[in-house]
Amino acid sequence: MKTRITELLGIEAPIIQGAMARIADASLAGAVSEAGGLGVIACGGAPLDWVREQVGIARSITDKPLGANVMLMDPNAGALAELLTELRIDVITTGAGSPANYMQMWKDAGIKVIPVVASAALAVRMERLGADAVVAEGTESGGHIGELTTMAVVPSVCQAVSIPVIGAGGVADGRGLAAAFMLGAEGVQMGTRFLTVEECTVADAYKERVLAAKDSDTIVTGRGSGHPARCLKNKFSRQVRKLEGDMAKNGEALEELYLGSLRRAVEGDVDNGSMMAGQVAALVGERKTAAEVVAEVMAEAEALASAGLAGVAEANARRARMI
Ligand code: TUI
Repeated sequence: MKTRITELLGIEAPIIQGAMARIADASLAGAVSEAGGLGVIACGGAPLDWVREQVGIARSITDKPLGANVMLMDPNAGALAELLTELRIDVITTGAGSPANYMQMWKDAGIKVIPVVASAALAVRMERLGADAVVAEGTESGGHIGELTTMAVVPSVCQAVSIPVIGAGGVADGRGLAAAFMLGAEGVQMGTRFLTVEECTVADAYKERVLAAKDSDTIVTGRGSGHPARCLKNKFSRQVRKLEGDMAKNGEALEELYLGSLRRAVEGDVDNGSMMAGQVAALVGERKTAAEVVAEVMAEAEALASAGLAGVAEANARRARMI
């Protein structure tokens, strides 16, 4: 399948692996790139030495294009931006802010820059700055999120910019990819679907919770503090929500609760960790390899696309009867 995204990035399948802080390392990113998608090493909160090492390991896993993500709220973002330029990473995705300060440096180095945006206004700003593409991310996503749903933000961003758009948030299978294409996207980004693959090094207890999740098992924390993030319901997220009921009184207690919460989750503390995951955790029910996921999503999307609308209705009815 060829789109402006596969052409721009030199990849076979228009599937970008979502950056997941403290989770998406060389093992996962290398496997996704080798499978024909774009693997992305999540650098958010990571020491520079770790990033250098992971880029090296990923390049020993695959010769194909490789991405890295810069989380712009990270105090280390500037140094990281320079390191990734020095390492000549092929693609940089950014999240949780504007990459304006680094755009020229990355463009001069020939790096493809793909900011993640949650609104058309930011997408337009990114296009003006020289972004090669944008990820339009809906509020169904795991982690730090905006307000708009994928169904609304993808077409809205598509009609606001002329650079190619990648749809994200609520995409976990071929149905999601086909739907995102119907909305005007030329690629998709999936995080949660890749969380449970064999090559993902997150603790097994975290994977088990994602595999068992139902559609109403995620919750948004941090709305009060202006940093909303979607994660699985557990003791940690329920406690956060409770304390958020009185921010003035509980500010310090909340800060303490958050401290180290991502690390606890990825190490397998499923009660006290912040287990970020998207609403599509409900659609992730089995363990596969990254290559199996990429192949399955592509095959399903292609079958749906060639079936036409009547064929799609029939396929979905058959699926419903199976469940
Ligand atoms: O960045 C993400 N998702 C993330 S980052 C992350 S790390 C984290 N760790 C602990 C607590 C909270 C987060 C986990 N998940 N997605 C991309 C994304 N970016 N979604 C929304 C945005 C966004 C929001 C506002 C981008 C830009 C923006 O404003 C920029 C501006 O200049 O107005």
